[in-house]
Amino acid sequence: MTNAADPGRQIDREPPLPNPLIPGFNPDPSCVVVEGTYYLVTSTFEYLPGIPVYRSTDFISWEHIGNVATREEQVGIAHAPSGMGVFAPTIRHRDGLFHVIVTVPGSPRGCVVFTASDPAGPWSDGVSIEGIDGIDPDLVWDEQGRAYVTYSGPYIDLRTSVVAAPDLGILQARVDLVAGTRVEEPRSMWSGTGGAAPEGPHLYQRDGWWYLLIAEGGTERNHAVSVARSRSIEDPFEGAPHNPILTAMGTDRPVVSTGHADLVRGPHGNDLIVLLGTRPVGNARSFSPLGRETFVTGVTWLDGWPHVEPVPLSPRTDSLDEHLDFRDPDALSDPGWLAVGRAPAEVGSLAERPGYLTISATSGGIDTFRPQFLGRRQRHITSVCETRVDATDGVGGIGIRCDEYFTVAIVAERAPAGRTRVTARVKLPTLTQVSTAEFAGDEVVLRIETHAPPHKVTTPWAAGGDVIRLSARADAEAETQLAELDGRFWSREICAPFTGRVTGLFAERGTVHFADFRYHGEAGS
Ligand code: 6LW
Repeated sequence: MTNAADPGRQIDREPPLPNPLIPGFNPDPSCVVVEGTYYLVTSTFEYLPGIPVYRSTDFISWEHIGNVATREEQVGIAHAPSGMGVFAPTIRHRDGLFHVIVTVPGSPRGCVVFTASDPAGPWSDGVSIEGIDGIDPDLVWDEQGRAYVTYSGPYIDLRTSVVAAPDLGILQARVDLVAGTRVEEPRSMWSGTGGAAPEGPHLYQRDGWWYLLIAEGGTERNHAVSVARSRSIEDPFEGAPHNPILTAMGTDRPVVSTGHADLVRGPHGNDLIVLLGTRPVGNARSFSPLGRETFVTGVTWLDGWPHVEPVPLSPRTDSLDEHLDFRDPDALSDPGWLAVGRAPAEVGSLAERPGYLTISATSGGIDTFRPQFLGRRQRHITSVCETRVDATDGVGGIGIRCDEYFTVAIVAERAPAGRTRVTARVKLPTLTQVSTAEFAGDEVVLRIETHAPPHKVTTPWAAGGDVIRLSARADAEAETQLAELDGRFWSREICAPFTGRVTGLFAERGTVHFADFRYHGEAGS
């Protein structure tokens, strides 16, 4: 089979790709292919480790092989507010080295370039590039090997995190990556069709043209992808006649807010774009529990312009079961653990009590600015997270964190007569709801289940969230349901618009011991 837009190129028939491609809190994807292997990175904001690296050879199964920022000093986010921190990385490869460029609002590091010969890590400490005052940097080299950073103008002051007007659109400057300097004044680039927040620029060379792909419209429901081209990287770019080339604005598609894209040649010879999107439960007016996820869709070229197919929803058909058993000395080395503003190894220890993860409280519970919390991304609409906890030395449990203002927690603590008291504590700004039960013995199993709304939403104006169910049990006792919640309040549209749900273990007083952490993600969700 040949490609109609480019008859010289042989392509295979492509198998359907799963969508979301990388589920859960994984926005702003950027992808590079090196010798037939794909590497994809996403944003992590206030969490560490920062910038997960996912690897694939077929574009279907992706393995989380490591993270770029495993040390706090690389990104300097110890004090970054929630929703600030590590924004929109770009991954590229040159002369045997992987490069990841990123800006870190709320950190003294500003715009940083990390390098690694092995994308699983370790990655370098990073070189800050002075004078790149904006977000979403792209890195590209011209025919003479000169490095260019193309970025979105400074509508966020990187040092103060204050959103500052005006938005200067897409800017570009040549840089010296070794000295960490900008070597020319930034130039204004083509900045879209007039939509808000032109951002997420990426540049590509193809058939004698430079192509500039950007997002515009803002990262919510008006999000869109637009493209322009020029014969030379520094000359004015002209926009495509059919911009925006992708948007779900005003549609009732199952995947909305689609934008912030990166282009890559797929394993079967056709171009693909990876992009962020959200999947509201029920209908397009509803709420998206999992935040901004990574999706993929096909690109065809016609008359020298890319045309992008709408993004289908096609969750993986196999279920996922993870059992992190803390008798395993490597249980904390799994790259999927996340902590807030510091590395997971600084939050929990497997050495203090053999067979358990021990977390000691510092300043309060899951709803504090820097909680003693170790979590993992919720990646399926239908999911179960469970832990077996021993709270004889403290108070703590399992919870969902969107940020410090929107949390769901099941907290265990010692009660008289050898019993354990378990409290479901659900927090929204200005509202706390509590319910309590007691169980015999020192150890209890705490469980958070999520699933889609039970009834199909039939009226187009009805909107809602997923269902979150909180329960607990002691070995000999039946499960006690503590609360059932409408998940809309812990969804992307209400809280933490940039991140997503992270579910995990925490201590809020004293020292708490956890035997394990289980995650089940249901097939097709
Ligand atoms: C990111 C911008 C965006 O910098 O949201 O949707 C911002 N796109 O490009 C945070 O992810």
